[in-house]
Amino acid sequence: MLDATQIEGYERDGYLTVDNVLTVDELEELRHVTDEFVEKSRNVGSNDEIFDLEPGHRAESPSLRRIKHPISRHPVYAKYARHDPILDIDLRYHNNKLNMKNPADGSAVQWHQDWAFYPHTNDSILEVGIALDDMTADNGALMVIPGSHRGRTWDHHQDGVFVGGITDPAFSADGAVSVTVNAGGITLHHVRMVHGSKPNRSDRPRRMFFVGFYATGDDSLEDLDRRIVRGKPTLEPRMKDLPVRLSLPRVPGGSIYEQQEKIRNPLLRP
Ligand SMILES: O=C(O)CCC(=O)C(=O)O
Repeated sequence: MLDATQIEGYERDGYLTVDNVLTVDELEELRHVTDEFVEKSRNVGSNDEIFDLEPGHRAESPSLRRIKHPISRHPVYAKYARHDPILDIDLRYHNNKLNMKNPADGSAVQWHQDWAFYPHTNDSILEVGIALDDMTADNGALMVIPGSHRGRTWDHHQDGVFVGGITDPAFSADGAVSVTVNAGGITLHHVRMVHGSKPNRSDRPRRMFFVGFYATGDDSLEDLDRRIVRGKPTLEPRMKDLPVRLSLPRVPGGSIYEQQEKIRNPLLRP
């Protein structure tokens, strides 16, 4: 699906957008299932293993930050995580979530590198974002610092605890850009890319279904082989000399939102 220019751009900048990956009907299917989850969340009063709630969530006006691990919650999500046009390289899925960003209520995500959450033996890992809505600069678009995936690994600890966001006072977001894409398109960002997003201050939703993939060649255990979505199992780990720091200790069971609430000086404000 990706041509040489797109791959070159991804390697240089660490991110890429591709429009028109899903058809209108496919998009509707994903939106419909997502609306059903929002309905179900009316009965939920605090974060659990499926729902991450916005602080303003109420039964009469449900507001979700995230549906956790959607692939294991509904077959429609599992189908799109393995959608053929998205998979044209050897891949295993690694993680997945649906970040909601509701109109006028969607939380910010502080600057971070996914690498800080799950360092590996190599960085051939990327996150694909399937846009359920148009993602624009004013509805909480993903923001990235192009080229930062080739730079340093930033400190995500505060007082010895992993807080899920960059805490190093030397960090500057100079050069950050908003990533925009139409509903039905996808974004790709590198595991070491510095990224985040502002709250949604618009009157339009910004729902993104994120699926993390890593290249086959990392492990060979049966439970990992089961996650291969294209390509063959292998016993050869892919090793690369990279700066690595474990995301420990961390808040038990806390999502990125709960971890980042502990950051004393959050950098991404409206
Ligand atoms: O939803 C967003 O804008 C950013 C999501 C993200 O980076 C994450 O959940 O790790």
